[in-house]
Amino acid sequence: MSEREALDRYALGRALTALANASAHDMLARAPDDVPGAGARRIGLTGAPGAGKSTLAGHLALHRARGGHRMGVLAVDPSSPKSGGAILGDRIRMDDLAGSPDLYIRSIGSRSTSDGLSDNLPEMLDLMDAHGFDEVLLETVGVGQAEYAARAQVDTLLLVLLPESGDVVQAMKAGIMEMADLFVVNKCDLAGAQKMATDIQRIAAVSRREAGTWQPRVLLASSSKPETIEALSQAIDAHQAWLASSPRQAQLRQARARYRLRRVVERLAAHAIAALPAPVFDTSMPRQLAHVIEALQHSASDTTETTP
Ligand SMILES: Nc1nc2c(ncn2[C@@H]2O[C@H](COP(=O)(O)OP(=O)(O)O)[C@@H](O)[C@H]2O)c(=O)[nH]1
Ligand SMILES: [Mg+2]
Repeated sequence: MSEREALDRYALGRALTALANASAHDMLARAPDDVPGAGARRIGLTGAPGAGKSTLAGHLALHRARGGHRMGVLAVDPSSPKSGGAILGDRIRMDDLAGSPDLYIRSIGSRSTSDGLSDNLPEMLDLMDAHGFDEVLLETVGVGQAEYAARAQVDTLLLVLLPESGDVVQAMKAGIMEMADLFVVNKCDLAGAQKMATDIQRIAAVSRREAGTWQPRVLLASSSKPETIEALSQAIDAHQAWLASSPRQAQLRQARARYRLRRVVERLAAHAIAALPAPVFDTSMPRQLAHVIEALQHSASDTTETTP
């Protein structure tokens, strides 16, 4: 699909729904989408529920859609398996959206996954590439594992924090401070934002990363202050520009492929174990494992025989 074609919202919506419901076996058999060019830039927003991620994603998307960019927002929302964009859509005024034919917003339930991301999210992101998006914002709720999973899926990761919250302590404990490219102290119209930004700056300074790597920035943001959205948007551009000339790009690609493989194998293994006859579990662990491996081999050869 060429970037100049009009966005087919209906086809995209249907395809995303089909992917959300597809099994691991479907994913094995699936031919990769034929994606021209490098695909969309991917920007992740992660943080605690209520941190203002959806609101911020909406404002950023509107801001970045100006100038003719095709912007997608995918919000993985564990609490809304079927909201179909309503939850996120509520966060920006509908008349703001009306003049943006190239802005697409969608919520996705996180279903069975333990890491808080949606099954087949990598394939959904590829689908956005195939529909000619210039950029995709991916919102994930920070539930520990989600940040790690999200890290591999995006080029630029924003950690969204609330002033006067325990978010920073939580993030430090979970090792998330080392993963984020940009720290956003959100709702900076509330008290304590500047102090929190200074604290994060201090933490970032002592845990300086290796020379030649990106030094994370700390920004204040508020939905009621357009200039903060503009500044955040520029910081994203700066990180993207840095990435373009860094070996990190290749590492991210490999990390994505690794994540995708792990997800398919985990789901296939879970299926195989569920399908084993009960007496197998009276045998030794190596024998049980041999059964699972055999089932996995079947899955792999089934698909290599049916796909060209
Ligand atoms: N004071 C203030 N409230 C905000 C701001 N951004 C979002 N909110 C409110 O915070 C609540 C949670 O926002 P939401 O975007 O759904 O957070 P999410 O759970 O992280 O996606 C909503 O009631 C928003 O109206 C902000 O910049 N300042
Ligand atoms: Mg949200």
